[in-house]
Amino acid sequence: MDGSLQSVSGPGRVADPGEGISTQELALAARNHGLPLEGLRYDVTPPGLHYVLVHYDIPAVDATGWELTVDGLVRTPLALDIAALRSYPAVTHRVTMECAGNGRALLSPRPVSQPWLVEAVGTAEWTGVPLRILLDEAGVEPGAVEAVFTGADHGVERGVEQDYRRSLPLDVALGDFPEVLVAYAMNGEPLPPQHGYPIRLVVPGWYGMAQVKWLREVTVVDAPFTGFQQSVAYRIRQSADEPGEPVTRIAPRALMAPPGFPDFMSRHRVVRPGLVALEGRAWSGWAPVERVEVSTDGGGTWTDADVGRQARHPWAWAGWRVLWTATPGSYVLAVRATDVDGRTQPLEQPWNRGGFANNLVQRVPVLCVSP
Ligand SMILES: Nc1nc2c(c(=O)[nH]1)N[C@H]1C(S)=C(S)[C@@H](COP(=O)(O)O)O[C@H]1N2
Ligand SMILES: [Mo]
Repeated sequence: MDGSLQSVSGPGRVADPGEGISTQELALAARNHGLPLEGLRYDVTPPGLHYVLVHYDIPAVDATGWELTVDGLVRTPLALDIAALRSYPAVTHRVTMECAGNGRALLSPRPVSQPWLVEAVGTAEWTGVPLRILLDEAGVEPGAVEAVFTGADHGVERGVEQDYRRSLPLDVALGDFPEVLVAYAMNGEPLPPQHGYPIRLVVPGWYGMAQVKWLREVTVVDAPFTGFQQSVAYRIRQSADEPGEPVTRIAPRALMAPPGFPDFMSRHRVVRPGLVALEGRAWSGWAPVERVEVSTDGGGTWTDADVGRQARHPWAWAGWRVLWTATPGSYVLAVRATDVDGRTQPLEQPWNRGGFANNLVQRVPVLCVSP
């Protein structure tokens, strides 16, 4: 330790071949939990089962005196307390949220960060004020290109001290489909501390990093924001020295609710011979999911599952289901989603340095045995 922040906050890195999960990664995994996959059985994820990702600390917040400011390139800056936000007509959207790093720990080589397997997802009913209503009231001035969102949490990341901060292009911030919300309720209750109490941004269809929690400031700016979480983190790049492409909307993914029952340690699934209902959820932040296919031979052959309609909740996952006649033996089940624009999931890993936006097909080993 030389007394600099860099001595406690190293650069991004990729694990060496064969390097196991470190204590640091385990510490992150213990703080940031995923959706237990049996939770895929609920349309709306019950409180406490929704995944959580927090870069720094969950701020201890007293909502009394909390103010959201809307400033920068606007005619009339706003300062709104929670009561003022609640006085606007409330809008609720059911939204499936997924961390951009979901699936990262399954990649080879492994980007060293929060080591998600596939469970960094959840669906909630978010209630709040459409951001476009607040921006219209403030009056966005000509020349504005983005809105920057600042959270109340503070930390250091790869040597850079910062408040958590992200931006959206103005057309997304002002959009009505998807409609961005300044949300003060989750599943009809005040936000839990870990999900952004008292308010957070919700950007339907976008990966989690855009959905700034503990939101305290919206700043309208005349040039693209180049802060750490925008231009250093959350870029899709093969090597550290290229600028890369920004991470935006959620790529299609299907997951299976674990069939049968698990072994405690290996989590290997065990089913009985006979009809087994295979079911789960599928989503895409780009377009509705049109097709879900299931394989019981590791991706050799595929069968179409029945897919539920998303008409009422276009930004939430769709349910899917198919019946499988299991006979004694070992299997690898797999599931693959395709959206109406033809975006689908790869069978080979789509690798990038941050492990972002990868949507490799899920594989679930299953043993079928008689009692
Ligand atoms: N202020 C702030 N907002 C944040 C984060 C954060 O660390 N600080 N993490 C982001 C990331 S990476 C994700 S995936 C989502 C997770 O939201 P959740 O914990 O409510 O599921 O919040 C996003 N918003
Ligand atoms: Mo995330």
